[in-house]
Amino acid sequence: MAKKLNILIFPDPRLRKVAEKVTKFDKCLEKLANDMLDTMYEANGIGLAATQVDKHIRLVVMDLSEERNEPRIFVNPEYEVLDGHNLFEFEEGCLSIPGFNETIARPDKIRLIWQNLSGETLEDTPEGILTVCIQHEIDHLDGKLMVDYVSALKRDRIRSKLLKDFKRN
Ligand code: GNR
Ligand code: NI
Repeated sequence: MAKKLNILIFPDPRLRKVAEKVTKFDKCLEKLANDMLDTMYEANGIGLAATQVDKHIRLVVMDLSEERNEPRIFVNPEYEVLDGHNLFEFEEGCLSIPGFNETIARPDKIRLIWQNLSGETLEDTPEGILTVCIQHEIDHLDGKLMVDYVSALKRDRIRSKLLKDFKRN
């Protein structure tokens, strides 16, 4: 049975940790990926990085389908920007920053390399939302958040608001 995990909320300092590369492709990794998928579906997210559930390894899960029946797992995902001048603007949300959306411009042409749960290496030049989402998730693995793309003033406002909400609960 999959277990629902607790999602860390900004400005929790654990969201700033840099995740370690996965080297052991075992049952334990598979279990965490399944628990993360459950957690993501329950929270109505389209992606989730291990960092967000306080596991500091390079593991990302995703489901971009309408029907919520196309789970994807990316182990040790990395990307290379193919055209740094071609940016794509998209309004992003983050399960770790509830209630805030921000339009962010990111490279639109990337080559993505990752491993599956068996440790096999895969490669793709993604299209559309996958391009945006995987960059958002790899940012999490590097301790980076959406709020790092906005002004310090706005970031401080978001921080205060979420801290206040947190104290009320
Ligand atoms: O659920 C999510 N939606 C989303 C929308 C636009 C761009 C990125 C995302 S990822 C986010 C889930 C999340 O916080 N993943 O880290
Ligand atoms: Ni996020």
